[in-house]
Amino acid sequence: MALLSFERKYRVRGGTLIGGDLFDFWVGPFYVGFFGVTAALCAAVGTALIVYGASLGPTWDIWRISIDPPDVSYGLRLAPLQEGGLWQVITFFALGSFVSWALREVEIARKLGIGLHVPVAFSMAIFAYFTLEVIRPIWMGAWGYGFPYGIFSHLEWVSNTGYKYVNFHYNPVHMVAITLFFTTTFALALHGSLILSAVNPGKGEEVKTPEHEDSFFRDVMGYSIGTLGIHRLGLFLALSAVFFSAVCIVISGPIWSQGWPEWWNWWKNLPIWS
Ligand code: 07D
Ligand code: 07D
Ligand code: U10
Repeated sequence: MALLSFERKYRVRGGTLIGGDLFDFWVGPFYVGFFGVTAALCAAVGTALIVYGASLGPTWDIWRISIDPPDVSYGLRLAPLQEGGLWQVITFFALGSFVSWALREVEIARKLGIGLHVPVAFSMAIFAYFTLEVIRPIWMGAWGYGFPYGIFSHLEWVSNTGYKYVNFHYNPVHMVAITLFFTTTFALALHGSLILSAVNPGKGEEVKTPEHEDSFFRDVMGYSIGTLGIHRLGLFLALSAVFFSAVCIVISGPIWSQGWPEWWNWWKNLPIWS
């Protein structure tokens, strides 16, 4: 069935979580739904506030525009708009729009009768963002610990926060997260290349079956995880990478406030060495 005629077939009522039939329609290729409206509204307000913040100065240089969180001295209070209040309101609308987007994915999945894997996966990204901008700042007692909204300025934040703990590479959970990110790209490269090698053959050659794919890895390394398994593994690796990222930053400050290299003293102090 051609994609467009399939779309006509599945574009039926129902599956909505809220709002009943009210927003149950499409605009061009986009499903709207209640959460499409809230996503569009939150994104529009958030973007407008970033542009307004930029208009207050000091630069229109796209790389250097930055909406900063309040000074740490404000603690967890609301700050005046121009002194971090904008950042607080933008954070609120950003979360509103990310969560709306995830719930709109849920409604679309329900309409199609497919699993909720995609919204669950996106929720992990939202969780990482929520950890950086809400959980860790609250745990440390000031919104000022959140990262600023700007292209270069958010990189400054990552670097400065990293050096606050002397050498962030020594954070053991950062190591786990990085290893998982590397493993994710490795798995995707193996999967992408294997699929292309089997189902995109040269002119005149036959498309090969999953048995060929299985056999390739059995011949190479004695084991194949299988055609469904590789997708499960990929999702698991990617979600774990983001989960451990969130953990690595939320323990930096709230739980471990010295340099990360010092954390490794437990190793030197093991009784077996003495
Ligand atoms: C390819 C899907 C498309 C998404 C894109 C991003 C905006 C921002 C807003 C000017 C993979 C759209 C960008 C809407 C414009 C303003 C105010 C996703 C794809 C193309 N970062 N980060 C980038 C965000 C954090 C870090 C690029 C967002 C943490 C480092 C882009 C967030 C830390 C580097 C960007 C966020 C961190 C980047 C490319 C939120 C730890 C780079 C992103 C909401 C996670 C790279 C100049 C990309 C770069 C980069 C966006 C959070 C570290 C601007 C939206 C605080 C070290 N980040 N980032 O392709 O070139 O993602 O920076 O949490 O080197 Mg970042
Ligand atoms: C937060 C993004 C959420 C995005 C959302 C969607 C839109 C819409 C619209 C396109 C989490 C937004 C959508 C805006 C766009 C359209 C239409 C993802 C998020 C909700 N590090 N490090 C990480 C590496 C160093 C430091 C994570 C490597 C140095 C700090 C990852 C290296 C120091 C923090 C990672 C390296 C340092 C991190 C990031 C190498 C600096 C964090 C991935 C090779 C001197 C951050 C939760 C992530 C973190 C983080 C990798 C080096 C500091 C594991 C590979 C030594 C302070 N680093 N790092 O988390 O854990 O994505 O954040 O050197 O805070 Mg690190
Ligand atoms: C995968 C796969 C697979 C496939 C696939 C894919 C994974 C095996 C079968 C998919 C993969 C790809 C296509 C590869 C490329 C993808 C990436 C590299 C990932 C990154 C993607 C991007 C960078 C693209 C991002 C683009 C996006 C998100 C689109 C942007 C869309 C919008 C801005 C519109 C959003 C829609 C909303 C919010 C809902 C509906 C709203 C509207 C239509 C707008 C109008 C609004 C209303 C009518 C509501 C009222 C709104 C109000 C009142 C407020 C309005 C206010 C204003 C000021 C406007 O495994 O299989 O193949 O393909």
